[in-house]
Amino acid sequence: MKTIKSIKIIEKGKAISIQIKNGPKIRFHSNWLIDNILDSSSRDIINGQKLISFSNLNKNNYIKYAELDKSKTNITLFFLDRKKEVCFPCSWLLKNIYDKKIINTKGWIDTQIETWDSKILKELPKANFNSIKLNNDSLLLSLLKLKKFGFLKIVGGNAKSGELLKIANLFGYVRETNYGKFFNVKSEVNAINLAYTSLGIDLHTDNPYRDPVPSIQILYCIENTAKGGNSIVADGFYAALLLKKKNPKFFDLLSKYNVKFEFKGDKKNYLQSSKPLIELSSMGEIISIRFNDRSIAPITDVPYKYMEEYYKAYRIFGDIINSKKLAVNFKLKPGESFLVDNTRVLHARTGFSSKGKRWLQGCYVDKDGLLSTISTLSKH
Ligand code: NM2
Ligand code: OGA
Ligand code: ZN
Repeated sequence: MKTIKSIKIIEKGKAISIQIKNGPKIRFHSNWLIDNILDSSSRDIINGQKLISFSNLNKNNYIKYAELDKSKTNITLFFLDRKKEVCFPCSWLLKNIYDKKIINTKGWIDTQIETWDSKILKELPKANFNSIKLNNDSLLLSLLKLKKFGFLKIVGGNAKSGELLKIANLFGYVRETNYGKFFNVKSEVNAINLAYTSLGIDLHTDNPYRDPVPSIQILYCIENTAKGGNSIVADGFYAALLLKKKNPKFFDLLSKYNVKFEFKGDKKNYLQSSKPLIELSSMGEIISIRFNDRSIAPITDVPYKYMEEYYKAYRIFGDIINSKKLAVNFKLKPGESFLVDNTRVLHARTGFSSKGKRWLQGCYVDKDGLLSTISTLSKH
């Protein structure tokens, strides 16, 4: 565990420098410290929300003195304009360090994420419905798997309509869409979406024509006696990293230019959204994958000069996604389901026969709820 050895005022009181024991020196600005005061002068004691406003900042927030207590657990600072002492726990400062190297390359993924392919994932990340329903530790472990791999299979549920909502309610809130609070995935006549036929559906992310895109999808099996109808999943972040390694120019093309996706399968809806197939944050982090060749619209945002190359890149990315190396294939049984992070993991199904029956239900859940539940169950 990191501890603080000593503290010093620098930049004439505009900052402090902290010496970490057997580690580097870490700096904090006085303005930043004032903005983050933890006591009741700056934060509501009930809800912890900040009472301090931006107008308190950028004045002459000089630090007059800074002291580390004997037990090295707290730091006391005296701000000239506040004319009072303010205390920060060392552990809090160490948790909130910003004086560090910033990654400024394009195309990296968060350290809490683990990429996988069919070999790496020797066993599917799995949970039992009853144990996650009844036991918070087991729920937390399973949600952490979903966060890390973007995939979780859940077994042991009832093969009944609407049961998928019980899974959603364990960690978040259902996102209702034009497909309903939840939807039936069955073969129908005059299907408004190819998902509602018995055709195979290639690896894809759902609803890239929607903004914001649904972030978690649950697909829940009620009946599956048809021949075929297997499920396939593949890690889109891993595919993006492989593309970058294979051809960085292709990676740049797919992350730089928007493509439009659209859905107008029925009279009431005409959804459109333009985003790159590989979306990066302003810091260069890979934050989402959109891939759905059934709903991609004419590509008009790639300059003529690059279109030929763009199509090559699109094709290679698709080949990587669909390669045997990446795809994991399994068949859901009644009462079983899987959850995917739809901003990362692609899913597919193989075609199925008209003999026997296949009935799945699906719904979308917002990922912020998942992350919030993980945080509250982890007790911070
Ligand atoms: N359904 C199953 O994004 C898509 O169009 C895939 C979505 C219709 C809700 C299918
Ligand atoms: C979907 C979908 C797969 C399946 O509903 O979005 O991709 O297994 N369905 O039917
Ligand atoms: Zn789908």
